[in-house]
Order: sequence, then C-alpha cells, then structure tokens
Amino acid sequence: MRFTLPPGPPITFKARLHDARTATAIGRWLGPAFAVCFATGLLSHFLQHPPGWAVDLLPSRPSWGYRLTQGLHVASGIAAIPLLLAKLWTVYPRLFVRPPVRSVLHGLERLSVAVLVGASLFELFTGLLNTFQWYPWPFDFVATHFAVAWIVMGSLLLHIAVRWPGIRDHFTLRSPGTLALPETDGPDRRRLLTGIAAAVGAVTLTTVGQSVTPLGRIDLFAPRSPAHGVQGLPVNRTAAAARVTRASLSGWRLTVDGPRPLTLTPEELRALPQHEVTLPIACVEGWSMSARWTGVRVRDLLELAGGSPSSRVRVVSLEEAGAYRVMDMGRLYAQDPLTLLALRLNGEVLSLDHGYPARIIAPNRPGVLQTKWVGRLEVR
Ligand SMILES: Nc1nc2c(c(=O)[nH]1)N[C@H]1C(S)=C(S)[C@@H](COP(=O)(O)O)O[C@H]1N2
Ligand SMILES: [Mo]
Repeated sequence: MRFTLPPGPPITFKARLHDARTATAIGRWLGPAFAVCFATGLLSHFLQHPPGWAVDLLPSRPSWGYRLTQGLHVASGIAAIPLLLAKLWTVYPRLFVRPPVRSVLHGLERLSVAVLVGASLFELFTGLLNTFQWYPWPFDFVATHFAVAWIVMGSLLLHIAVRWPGIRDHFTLRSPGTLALPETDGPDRRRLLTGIAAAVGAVTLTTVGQSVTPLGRIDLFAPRSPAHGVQGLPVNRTAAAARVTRASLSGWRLTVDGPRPLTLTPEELRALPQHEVTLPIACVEGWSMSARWTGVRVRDLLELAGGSPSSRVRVVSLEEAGAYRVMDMGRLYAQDPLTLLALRLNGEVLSLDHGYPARIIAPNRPGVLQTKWVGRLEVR
C-alpha cells in the first residue's frame, strides 16, 4: 500500500507493517480484549447500581465471582493499551490519505473511526488512572467511563461491519489478495506481532498480581501490592479520610431498625454466635485479596430485629459524607450465611482503617459495597 501527499515528493510508508493484514491481525486480539472489558464493566456497573427490580435477584454466589470478573476487567483493559497503540501505529499512514474525503460514505467512515479512536483512548486512559485512584478531571469518573464505553462499543461494531470483508478474508484466507497469507509471510510482520504479544504479556504479568495472589511477587507496576496493608489487607479509604476517629466511636452501639428495633453494645455483639468466613475484598480499582473474617451473620441480626427470610437490608456507615456511606443489600446477599457484620480480620480485632468496630463482608460483590464503620442496619 502506498500513500502520497500531493503536491511534492511522495511519502511512502513501508507497506507490509502498515497494511490491512497487520491491522486485522492486531484487531483480532484487540477486539476480544475490548469485548471482555466491556462485558465485565457492564456487570460491575450493574452490581453497583442495580435497578430496583434486580436488587433481590442478584446472586451472592459464587463467592469469588466479582473478584474474577473485575480482575478480568482491569487486566483486559491494561492489555488493550499496548494493543491499541500498536494498532494506531499500524494504521496511522491513513491519516495522510488524499483526498481526505472521497465521498459522503467515506467521510462518515473516517468520522466513525475518529470517534472510535478518541473514545477508546479516553476509556483506557481514565480506567488506568482510576486504578491509581487519581482523578485529574472535573467529571464524575463512573458515569463518564460508563457512558463512553457505549460509544466505544457502538463505533467498534460499526468499524467491524465496515471492515468485514477484510476481516472475513483474514480468517478464511479465501481471496488471494493482500490479505491472503503468503507462503512466506515475511519475518518483519511476524517479528512485529511477536513484539506486540511480548509487550502484552509483560504488562499483564507485572500487574495482574494485584488480584492473582500467587503472582503478587512479580506485581511490579500495579498501584497496589495486595500483601501490603494493615492486618495483611490493603486499605482503600482510610479512617482519617472518612473522618472516623477513635474518639468519635466511644460509646458506639449498633442500631438495628426493624419491626423489633434493637441496639447492641460491642459486648452484646460478641456474645452472639460468631462465624468465620474466608472472603476476598475485590476493589473495583483492580486489586483483590482474600482474608479471614469473624463476626455475626447479618441474617441473624435481621431475624433478631423481626425481619423475615425475604428481608433486604440498608447499611449506614458512621462516616459523615462519602459516596459509599449508605449501601443497600438485596435479599440473597442479606440471607447468605457468608454475609457477616465482621468484627475481626485475620484473627485480630478490626483495625480502624479496616472498619472498626464493625463492617460488612459479603461474597461476590464489589469492594465499594463492603461498608466499613457500620452504625446502623435497617430491615427493609
Ligand atoms: N464507609 C465506607 N466503607 C467503605 C468505603 C468507603 O469509602 N466508606 N470504601 C470501600 C472500598 S472502595 C473498598 S475497596 C473496601 C476496602 O476495604 P479495606 O479498606 O478494608 O481493604 O472498603 C469499602 N468500604
Ligand atoms: Mo474499592
């Protein structure tokens, strides 16, 4: 392929590495990465903001479900970065195609590619910064990241439809044109693709340890090392950030509102049947880590307050302000025997940063919903 810039001497790009076949070969990996990232992102959004009808249908099992899907979300997003950069490098000569717009259809196609590129860069960039909990922009991250994801998917589907003949040829190798695999598919292309694969492997292996604990030792570039933190668990929002102090907790009582409202002192809570569960915190920002939790089953507390097996619960934190101060939990979660009002973590009384005097720990859900510094439960 040869592109020229009139007037003046022609600019020629080395054809093979910038041709449609290389672009398709990279797209073959970029497409699935985007698909996984989109599907797991939708799921995460749905779990955090379920519509009313879904609240009681959300399943609390498998207990590691969200850990897996959110780990995939962040890993596929990170893997997509070198893939997208490689793809842009491969196709950038098209920027210089002359005339820039041949027809209305051609113009629309170029516009849709511009939208796809812009939205994809935005999505990967904001997502990456989110894993560092860095928000150097004025808009709301969750809402914007969610909305732009749809723009990416829409323009990606359009792009695939427009390029379909080439993609099909790439897979079926039917036509003997530029897209057919020649006997000797030059070493340059193979080297480029191997290099890209190596880059993807490297960024994945050096970050995925933030959620895959056995790989924690080579977790060089992820913002979190799950092993580092008070009581063997990272802290996302500290007590200081939430303005919860030891002093503000003196005289703490748990309030349980329901048909038979009650308040419980720490001693009374400790006198109730205690259960131990092993469950992960799976933060939406990408890290996850399993821990041993001890405390009172939420369903036992609901029952004491006169709730029924179909009760849901609203959990209110002592934190004065914050996006995660109030959390609603559907029936299947509230009734799950693994769902605890935890008092202890890895054998010790909860540290202030991990939610002392009591916090929620439940299976298969985003870390943002594992409410710390619980003050009140409301049977609904
Ligand atoms: N009240 C309250 N609880 C909260 C939060 C918060 O901001 N406020 N942050 C949540 C987030 S984002 C995560 S990932 C988990 C982390 O728990 P940890 O700090 O004990 O690891 O707590 C959750 N519980
Ligand atoms: Mo989190």
